Amino acid sequence: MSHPVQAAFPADFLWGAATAAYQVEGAFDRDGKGVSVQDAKNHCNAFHDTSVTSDHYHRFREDVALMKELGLKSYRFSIAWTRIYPDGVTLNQPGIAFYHQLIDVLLENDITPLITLYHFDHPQALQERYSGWYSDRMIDDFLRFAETCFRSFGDRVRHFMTICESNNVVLYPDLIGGVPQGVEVETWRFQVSRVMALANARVIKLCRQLLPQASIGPCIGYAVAYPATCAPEDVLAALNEDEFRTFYPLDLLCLGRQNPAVVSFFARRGLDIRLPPDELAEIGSVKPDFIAFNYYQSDVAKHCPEESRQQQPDFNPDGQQGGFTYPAFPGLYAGDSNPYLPRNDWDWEIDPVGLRIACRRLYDRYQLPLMITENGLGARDTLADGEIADLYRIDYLQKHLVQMRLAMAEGVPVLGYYAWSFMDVMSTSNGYGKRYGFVYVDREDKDLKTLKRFKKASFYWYQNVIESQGSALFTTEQESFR
Ligand code: BGP
Repeated sequence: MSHPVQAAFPADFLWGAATAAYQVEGAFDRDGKGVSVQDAKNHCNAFHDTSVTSDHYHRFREDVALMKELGLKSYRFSIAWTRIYPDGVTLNQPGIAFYHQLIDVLLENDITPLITLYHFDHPQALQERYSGWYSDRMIDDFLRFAETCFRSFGDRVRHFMTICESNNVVLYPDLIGGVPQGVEVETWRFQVSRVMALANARVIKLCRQLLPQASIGPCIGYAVAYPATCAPEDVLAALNEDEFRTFYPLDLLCLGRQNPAVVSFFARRGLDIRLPPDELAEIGSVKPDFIAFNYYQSDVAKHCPEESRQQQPDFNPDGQQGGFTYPAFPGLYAGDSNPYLPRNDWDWEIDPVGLRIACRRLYDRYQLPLMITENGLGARDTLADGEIADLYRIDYLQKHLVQMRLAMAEGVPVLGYYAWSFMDVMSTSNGYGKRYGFVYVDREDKDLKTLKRFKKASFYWYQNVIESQGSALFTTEQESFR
C-alpha cells in the first residue's frame, strides 16, 4: 500500500497506550485504599466489579515488561484518588508508595509516564459528604490531592492531565455519583462544569508553581458532529451539538469564555448560567499547554423541534447492534445513526476521517498542541490456542493513525497518540464483554479465570508501527500479523 504522507513522525512523538485506575488496578481495598464512587457503583451493576479488574496492582511489573516489549514510548495511567486520600482528607502513604514503584519501573524501561489526575473515581466519602463535583468544596479537596501528586511524583513525571472528559461526565451523571435528589439535571450539569473548570484552572496554576518544567492540560471526549442532511436545520443541529458538548467546556477551559449560544439557550429557559466575572477571569488567566482528547467515533445530529420529547443518551448494554439510545434535546439536536459508516457491536460508528476532522477543528479553534489520549475499538475477542486474531482492531487503529498523520501533515501539532487500551480493562459501559487492549487478560465478567496475559495480533502490529516510527502504517499488510 502506498500513501502520500509517509514522512517519519517527529522523533519525540509519544507512541502510547492508556488505562485508568478503577478499570485496571483491582485491589480496591488493599493497603488502605478507600471506596471510590466507582467501587460504590459496582454493588448495583451486573459487571462493574472493581475488586480485581485486570489485577494490575499486583502484576504491574509483568505489565510494564509487556509495555517495554511492545516498544511503548509513553504510558498514560490515572492515579486512584482513594489510594492517596481514602476518605478525601487523610493521607495514605502506601498508596503513594504504589505509584512511586510504578513510575520507577516505567522510567527504568524508558517509558514516559503521562498521569491523569482524575478519571471518574473520587472518594465516595466526598460524594456522601457534599455530593462530589456538585459542590465548590470539591475544588480544595482536589487541589490537595493534586498537590500531593505533584510533590510526590513531579521530580520524575513531566506530563499531567487534569480531569478526564469533563464534558462527557456531565452528560452521564451516573458515571460520577449521580445528581442529588431534588436537583434539576441541567442545574447539576452547569454547576459541575463550573466547579471542574475552576478546579482545572487552579490545578494547572499550582502545577506551574511547583513544577515549572512540567506540561499539563485538560481532557475532553470529542465525537465530531455531522449534520444528518444538508438541510440548514440539521446543519444548525450539528453546530449545536458541537457547541454544547465540546466547545462550551473547551472554550471555558482554554479561552476563559462561555459560549454565547449556550448561555442564551439556557437564559431562554430561565436558567442563568453566566459565571461571575472574577471566576471567568480566573479561569481565563490559565492557558493549558495542550488539549488532550479522546476519540472513538463521530456523531450525527438532526433537527429536534422544541415540542419533541427529551431523551437522555444511554449505552447499548448487551452489545447487539441497534441497542444504543440516541439523545434528543428539544430545541438543540437529536442523535441518529450514520448510514455511511460501519459500527461495532455497541453501535459506536467507526470513522477514521472523523479523527482528522476533530484534529483540524480543535487546532483551528484553540491553536494549542493536541494529544490523542484515547482511541480504540471495543470488540469481543476470542482466545484460541493462546492467540487472539484481532485483525479488526488493527484495521481500526491503522486507519485512525493514518488520518492523524494526515492531520499532522495539514499543520496540526499532535504530540502523542495513546491507544485505548494498553491491556484489556473493565469497560466503563460494558465490562469485560467489550475489550480494547493489545494484551488479552484471561477473565470474564463473572469468572476471574487465570488473569494470565496474552499478546494479541494487534500487539505485534503496534510494535512494528512504533519500531518503524510510523512508517509501517503505510506499508504493512495486515495478513502478516495473523
Ligand atoms: C472513555 C473513558 C475510558 C473508557 C472509554 C471506552 O470515555 O475515558 O475510561 O472507558 O471511554 O468506553 P467503554 O469502556 O464504555 O467502552
